[in-house]
This record gives sequence, C-alpha cells and structure tokens, in this order.
Amino acid sequence: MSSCDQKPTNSEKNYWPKAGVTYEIFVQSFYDSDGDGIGDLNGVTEKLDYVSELGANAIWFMPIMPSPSYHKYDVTDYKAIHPDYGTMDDFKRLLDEAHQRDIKIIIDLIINHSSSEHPWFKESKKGRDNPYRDYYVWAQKDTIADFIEKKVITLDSDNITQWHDPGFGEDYYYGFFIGGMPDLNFDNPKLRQEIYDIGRFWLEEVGVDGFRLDAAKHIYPDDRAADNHEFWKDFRAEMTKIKPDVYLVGEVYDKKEVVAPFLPGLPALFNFDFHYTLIESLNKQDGMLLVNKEKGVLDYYNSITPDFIDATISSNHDQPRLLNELNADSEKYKQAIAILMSMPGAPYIYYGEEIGMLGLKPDEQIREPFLWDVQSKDKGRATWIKPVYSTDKTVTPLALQKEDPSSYFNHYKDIIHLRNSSPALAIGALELPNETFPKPIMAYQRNSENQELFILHNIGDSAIEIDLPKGFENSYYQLGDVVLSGGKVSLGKNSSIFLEK
Ligand SMILES: [Ca+2]
Repeated sequence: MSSCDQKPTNSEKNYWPKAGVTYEIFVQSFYDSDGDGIGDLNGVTEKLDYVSELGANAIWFMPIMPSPSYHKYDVTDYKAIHPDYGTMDDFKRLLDEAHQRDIKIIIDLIINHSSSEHPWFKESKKGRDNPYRDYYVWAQKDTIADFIEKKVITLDSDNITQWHDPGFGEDYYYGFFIGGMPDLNFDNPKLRQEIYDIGRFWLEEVGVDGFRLDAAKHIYPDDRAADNHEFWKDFRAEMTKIKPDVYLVGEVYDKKEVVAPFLPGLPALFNFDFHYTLIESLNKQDGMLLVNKEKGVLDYYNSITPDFIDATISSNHDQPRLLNELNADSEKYKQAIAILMSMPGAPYIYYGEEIGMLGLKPDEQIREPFLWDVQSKDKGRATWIKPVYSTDKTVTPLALQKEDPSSYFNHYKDIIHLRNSSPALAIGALELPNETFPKPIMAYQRNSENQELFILHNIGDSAIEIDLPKGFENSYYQLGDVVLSGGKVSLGKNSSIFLEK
C-alpha cells in the first residue's frame, strides 16, 4: 500500500497550548509584501491562511523589535517594531487577523541582554555615577582578570570571552554571548521593574498571547542557578497578574536535570533532547532510543510538576535544517515529522521545514528565504540574503508542492491535521510496549480516554515483518510501504503504521 492511506477522522480540535502545534517564523525571510527584499509583518498577515491550512494553532515570531542585527536578538528598543518589519499598527492588525483564525501569537522576548546600542547601555558605560550604570553588570578589571577569557564553550554559545572592555580601560562589563550583547543586571530592582513593564506593554497594550524567553538559563551566571529559577517564578507571577492565561516558553539549552527546575517559572520548555535524539535514533536506526529518552523526560518532569508543557522540536533557527541532518533522505525526513506528530508534547515547526528547505551553519544560511513559488512568479520571496542551500534547484517551491499529493508540504499538512483530530495523538499518555521488536522498530502506545493507538515505525533501511500487537488490528494511518495481512504487518524502509484498538 502506498503512502498517506488514512481513514476519515474525528473533527479537529485546538489542543494549544498543552499539545497544539506552533509554527516558528523568521519574519525577515518569510513573505515580503512591499518588495524591499525583506519579509515583513504585512507579509505574515497575508499568509495567515497558509498557517491555518498547515494546521498550526500558534505562531512564534523570532525577534521583531528594533535591533542593529539581521537576526534581532540584540534589542535597542523593547517597546517598538523594527521598521524593516512594519509598524505597531501593522502588528496589531496581524494579531487581530490571527486571533480571528484562532491562531495565538507569541513573540521572542530577549531580556537576558540588550544590544550594546541600547540607550540604557550607552548611558551605563558613561561612568560609575550614571543612573543606568547598574542596569548592567560591571566589574573592575583587576577583580576579574582571571575570568576574562575563561568561559567554557556551551551548547548555546561558542564565545569564550565573558567580560568586555568598553574602551575606557578600568571597568569591564559582563556579556555572556558577545560584547555586543551586554547582560542586564537582574539584581537591580529598578531593572526588574523595567522588564516587567515591557512584559505588561506587549500583553496589555499590544495584545500578544505570550513570550518565548530567550537564553532563560543565563539571567544569572551558572553558579547562581537557584536565582535563575526564582527570577522566572517572579516573572511568571508578574505576567499572570496582567494576563492570567499568559503562555511562557523558555529556552534552557541543557539536559533534563538542568532544565526541569525552571518548570515552576516557565511552564513550557523546549525539549532539545528530543531534537538530538530524534536525529540520533534515525541515523543509528535504533528505534527505542527516542521512545525511552522521551519517556524518561516526561516521567522526570512529572515528578516535579504535572503542570508542564513539553515543547518538542524537530529543528529550529539555531540548528542545521532537519533534511540536512538526515542526509537529504526524503523518506527519513517524512518519517521524522510523523514521529514528531505522533509523540506527546506541543510540537514546534520551524518555517520552511514543511517544504523541505535546506541549510547549514553559519546561522544566516539556516534562515534563508521561504520559496512560495518558482522564482519568476514569486512575488513574496525575500531577497535580503543570497540563498546558498534553499534555491529553486534544490527545493521545490510551495506552489508546486501543493499540486503534488506526495510532496513534503502535503505530508506535513496531513499528519498535522491527523494529530489535531486525534485525542490520542494530541493528549494521550505515552506508554512503552510490552513486546520486544527488532532494533529498527520504534514502537509506542498513545492512549487517551476515547482512543488507543499503537504506533510502529520501521526506521531501518530494509523491510521488517512483525506480528500485529494484540488487540490492534485496525489501520489508522500509514506512511510508506506497509502491507497488512494474516495478523502480520510488513513495514518497508522508513514506513510507519498507526494501529487503533
Ligand atoms: Ca518588506
């Protein structure tokens, strides 16, 4: 049987925030509505129906505030829109249009550091008596001499210089990532109030649904982990006063033991382990690697609080494009999204993954312009950067994929809508099978009150025949070469079957 054979499904539900799908957009590269080469907010508004068509329930915008850099992770004005992207009125219109379509909007909030061009920092570096001095972290050169170039490289930063010379010699400032991103000083109550007021502004005056909190682990240095956890609890309490159902998702780039203590302050946290283990599992053809890892993460988080959102990702703006990670194997790639969408959590999809965009570091090249149509007809394609990996030669533009039932786009769309219409896939518990399967078989159950599914993926490169699990004889969804007969199922290379009780 060929791909995408599925039976009619229940009606769709919006499972956001606990288990809905969020689409990550880099505005700069998404849709350019005014022809200046840079994607913009009005472009996103034009494409909201596309986001709905894909089946996403929310959008996360990478930074949209004024900043001197193309990626905008160094902010110069926390209460404005970058002029390249449009105006505050454009953004409010986008919010209104999104909410009419039942799409939530969360924005990147970068409060660990500002830009060194921020007016606060320009004041702060003027001298020890400046009223903004303590908005940042300063130290006398002698006291930190041993630490200036002793930072350890971490998963989220390869910078080794954490103290920076502003050019006056005596005092150095702390900047975890780079000198252009001085860390804000959260020991200063005045700075904290400024940050809470920025949150209030976006929630109350503008109307966003929540924030993605960048670099949440670095508010205080690593040796002050407890202060980090406490800060986010305070932040959550302050934001909840303004908007009781505020959505907060944190970036804590680390293993589960380091991530989990942030849960009381940041109820949703990105599951970076999921991303790495998904790729490792597929490349090693070791099916249970991901299942066991994910079960371990969920059990661990549950032991801390049952009130958490597992923000799973198959890739994001900091990772090589997933198709590159899977050696451009299109069957593996399709299976990866079927795994993401059939696992627990609230999955995030990075823009362009649904059309199989390509990209490797440096970062600019994993953030290339979306291909809406063939270049000669593509009115909205951004041109601010020359694409190296995602060109008409290497990626089939969306307009053509829409016409092809076997395209990446139609696969993404089908599997996302299947998840939205299946309580077991969306909110069912993850259960490990009692049976033992050959190593390339990834097997797990998803059980909700009204639906029980047994999920089987053959992540190997040759066909495997296995007995159907007891009680699960009905096919709910199939991907790739699957043959069901006589109580057995034969799963071809990178094929999957979801069985229903
Ligand atoms: Ca534009």
